[in-house]
Amino acid sequence: MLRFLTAGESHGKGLVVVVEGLPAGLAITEAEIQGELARRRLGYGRGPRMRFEADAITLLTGIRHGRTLGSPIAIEILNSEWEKKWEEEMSPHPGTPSKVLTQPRPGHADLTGMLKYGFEDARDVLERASARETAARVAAGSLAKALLAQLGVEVLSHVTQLGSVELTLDVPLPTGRDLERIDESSVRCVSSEVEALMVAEIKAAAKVGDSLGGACEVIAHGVPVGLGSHVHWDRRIDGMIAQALMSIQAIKAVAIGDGVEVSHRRGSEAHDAIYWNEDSGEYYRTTDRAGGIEGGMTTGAPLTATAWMKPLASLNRPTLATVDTKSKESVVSFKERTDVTAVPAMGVVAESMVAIVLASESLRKFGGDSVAELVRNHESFKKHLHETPSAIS
Ligand code: EPS
Repeated sequence: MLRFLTAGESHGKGLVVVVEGLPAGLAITEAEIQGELARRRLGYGRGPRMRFEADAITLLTGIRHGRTLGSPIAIEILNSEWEKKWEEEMSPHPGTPSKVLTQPRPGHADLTGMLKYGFEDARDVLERASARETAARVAAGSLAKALLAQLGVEVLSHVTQLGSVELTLDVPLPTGRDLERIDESSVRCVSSEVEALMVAEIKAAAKVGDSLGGACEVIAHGVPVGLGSHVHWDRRIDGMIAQALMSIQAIKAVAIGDGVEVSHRRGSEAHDAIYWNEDSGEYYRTTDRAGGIEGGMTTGAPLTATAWMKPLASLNRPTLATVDTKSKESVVSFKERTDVTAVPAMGVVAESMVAIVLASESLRKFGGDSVAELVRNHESFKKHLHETPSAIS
């Protein structure tokens, strides 16, 4: 099992992530982690911060000469504006902030967090609620991806909706070979036609100081058969993936495979028929409506999950009514620097969350204190996979 914890505020000194449970002997480079963090900064519609934030990392623990030790891995990501802008406002030492935010933004954690924790300053809530934290998740996700690569699993994503623009073209399911092209697209969309419409939609929203939501599909190819289990509610892998994706800031809906569409169909048109290939000695299917999961277990078919993001609640031109928590007057919320949309970046975060679930469940199923042992166990399972249960020795 893989566990991770993040710590850090958006404008604090930095973020820290601790990843526990990775086996020993996994090759990891700083450049690999930096590469994933750079992918998360992509996307037309991000605010100014993404242009100067470098996500400079320090590998603090758990890696020696480019290989994991099996001990906890801690990674630090420093915030680049700390010294020049935030050191006083976010100081951990006793003192008072120069400005108290008392006009909570509707749709954010601000007001409920103030009430729940007894804070007078919305900044005490928003700093941790911010999606800046997803940089730490992506650092953890890059380790999970490196582990999955040892099992032949690759995880990618693409944007399928931005505001009112949807990718409705019947495009083949993207694979790792398409990833470079997707990342080169300014909105991480596989179709350049649809990309142009999405960019126009972002420009129009930016012009009036508004924000946009959308959706990304995460795809995992090469997933082993049998991750997750039907035996308990909390071992069903679709539930784990839904929770992992829903936990990303501003995600409001998740579907596995054709989850929403199949609810409109009859059963005879909703499932994936099973066939046997005499030559290869393997079961196969010609459709993947189930998104690679049946009965809470991975089937070995590509795993697909879509996450929908609401429009960001921080608006460059706040218009929604709120209440000043001190004077109780009706006002518009305070203004924070923000993105128009973060949907393209969300796909990279969603990949990380799915990778962490798949890596964790791979470790649960195959075990191993070293990567070599994990890979051996996986190979052995695959060798016996298509034999009848009674023949498994
Ligand atoms: C965010 C607001 C913006 C985004 C930030 C998330 O930050 P700032 O207020 O500093 O301009 O840029 O995203 C990141 C910093 C990041 O790394 O993704 C928010 O309120 O959620």
